[in-house]
Order: sequence, then C-alpha cells, then structure tokens
Amino acid sequence: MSRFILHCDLDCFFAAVEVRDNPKYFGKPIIIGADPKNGKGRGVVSTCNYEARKFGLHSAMPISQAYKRCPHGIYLHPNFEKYHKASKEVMEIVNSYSDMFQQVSIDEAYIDVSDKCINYKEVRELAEKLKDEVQKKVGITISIGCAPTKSIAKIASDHNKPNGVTVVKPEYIKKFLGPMDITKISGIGKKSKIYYNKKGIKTIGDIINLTLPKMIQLFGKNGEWVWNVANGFDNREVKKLHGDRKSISKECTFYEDTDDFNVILSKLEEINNRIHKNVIKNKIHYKTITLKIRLEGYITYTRSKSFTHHVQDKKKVLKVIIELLKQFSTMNKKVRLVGIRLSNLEKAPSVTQTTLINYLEV
Ligand code: TTP
Ligand code: MG
Repeated sequence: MSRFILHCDLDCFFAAVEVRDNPKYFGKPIIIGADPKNGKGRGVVSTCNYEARKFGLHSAMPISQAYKRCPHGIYLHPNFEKYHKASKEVMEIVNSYSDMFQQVSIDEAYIDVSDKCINYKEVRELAEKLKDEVQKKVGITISIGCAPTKSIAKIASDHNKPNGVTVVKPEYIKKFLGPMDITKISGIGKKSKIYYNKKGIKTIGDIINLTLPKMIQLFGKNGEWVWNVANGFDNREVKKLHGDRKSISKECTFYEDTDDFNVILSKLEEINNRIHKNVIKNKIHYKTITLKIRLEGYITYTRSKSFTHHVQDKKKVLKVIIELLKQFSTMNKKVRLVGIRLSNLEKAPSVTQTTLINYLEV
C-alpha cells in the first residue's frame, strides 16, 4: 500500500521571522549571520531571504563575500530565542495533523498521513490546509512535499519554494525526478557528483535507466541507496526520536581558563569521544555539529557546520571541530568552557551508511 508522507520545510526561516516582525524589511534583501563589518567581517551567512538570494547569497557563504555581492542588504544578528519560539509553534501545528511526526531540524519535519487520507487529492488538501494554518497562526510560510517516501517528499518540498505544495504520486516519480541533477539525492554531494559524472551519470533519470546490479557494481552501497531513492524504494518510517530528543551535547569547563590550543583541542577530543559512546549506543545519526566556546567574562559563541547527509563518524566530527576552532578568534581572551552539540538527529535508517560516508563532503 502506498504511503502518504509529507516533508514540511519553512522558507528562509530565520529571515522570514525577521521580516514578519519588521514589516519595513519586506521586499528588501535580508541576511542573517555574522556582522559584515563593511566587508571585513568574519563568519558566515546563516540564511537570507529570496531577495538576497537573487544576488547569489546563500547559507554558509562567508559574510565578507556576501557583503561584496550585496552591500545594500540588511544584515542582522540571529535571534535564536525568537526562532525557537516560532519553530515550536509551527511544529505543534504540523504535529496536530498526525501523531506520526518526526522533527528533523529547527525548521523541518516529516509527518505520515497514510491513515488520514485515502488518495493524493486528499493529501494535497491536507497539505494546503496545514500550510495556510502555519501562515495564519505563525506569520511565516512553509513549503510541503507529499510523496510515498521520505526521500522524495524531501526533494518535493524543495521543488516549489517558497510557499508551495508539491505532490508526487507514485506513477509520477520517474517523470518528476528524471530531469533532476543527481545531487538532489541526499548522499550525493559535490565530490561524489564528480565521480558519478565521470561514469556518465548526470541526472536522476540516468540512474533510473540503470539496473540495480549495475549501480552496485559501479558505486557499491552508495549506488544501491541512490538507485533505491531514485526508484521510490525507501521504506524508512516517520519516527519520533526516542525521548523527543533534538540534540545531544556535552560541555566542559576548564579548571583554569586557557588559551593553549592543544589543551582546548584535547578537551574537545575527550568530549567528542564521550558523545560518541552515546550516539553509537542509541544508533543516532546527525547532520549538524556545533562548537561552543565560552570566554572569560562569560561571552559565549557557537559555530556550526552541517554535513550533506546524516552521519555517525567520530573522526569527521573532530575534523569539523578543528576547522571551526581554527576559524574562531578569541580576541586574546582565555577560554573558560568548550562544548560540542550534535543536532539534526535521525535514528539510523535501515541502509548501511558506513560506505555512504565515503561519499560525503564536510
Ligand atoms: P534551511 O531550511 O536549510 O534554510 P532556510 O529555511 O533558511 O531556507 P529554505 O527556504 O531554502 O528552506 O535551514 C533552516 C534554518 O537553519 C535557516 O533559516 C538558518 C539555519 N541555518 C544556518 O544557521 N546555517 C546553515 O548553514 C543552514 C543551511 C541553515
Ligand atoms: Mg527551510
């Protein structure tokens, strides 16, 4: 029996909240992130609205580069408290449409409405109603993808952004995915794209045209996962994470404030090892890694980076942590506390991901 899965993702979330609360920003390029300091600022863009995206700006772009492309944009510091409140309100609405609900990040969630609808016409009506309710009650827009699998619902929610509902019935999967670039499938990032392209595979249609044994021969386990997604075979369920957990974190205060890079790093390594005992035991995969640093005087900073796909890889996390730590300027202050948070969690899907990891980019 075909399932009805919805993937709901807010549109330019942080920026949308700021525009909602400051109508004078409407229609102007709004960038949330680090202070650009007239082009000399460090740090990155968290997100930006669609007006800013017209100038080529996007999440994770260095703020200095963003400023060069869009000096007249409005640059704002993130206000996480406000975003968390908006997220909670939205998630409550989404959850009210189904108990089979899985929040996967601050602004996205899956619901399974298989027992609420009898056909895709009803699914579309439900999605439109949900979308309208979010806009009316929270004042921001959400895009929704409806499909028989989680992976296709996610691709679909991104298809008609902002404020769109995209329904992919089983019989239209091939037509819908066929022309798309292979990187639309999570598990194919920039590096593996090159590898796939070398073998003549550019679109998802090229994957659909190959047999499963051929894909496995060419790309191993990753090929198997990708072929299954492309053909609508992904039986991962919409599951609540146990304990409703949204992140796993550990932090540690130094006995004595320090500015010794090696001391800081070895503490982070220890925290990373401890966190991984927990994630391995609970079969948790994560996408986002956050480094937290508190300086003397209690000024606290966080820096995050996301993988393209859920992973569970201690070495990769450490690599990211080192990268984030190096980017970080302590402004000659000593460090009091360090911490690591893993978020964007998912219970390990049934496919083996160990080989997938080889294809991921950090
Ligand atoms: P996304 O859903 O990836 O982005 P978005 O909602 O801003 O835009 P879209 O319309 O394309 O969905 O991420 C949700 C929020 O998470 C985003 O508003 C800001 C934050 N974020 C970061 O802080 N850094 C990042 O690198 C990314 C990707 C997101
Ligand atoms: Mg979003």
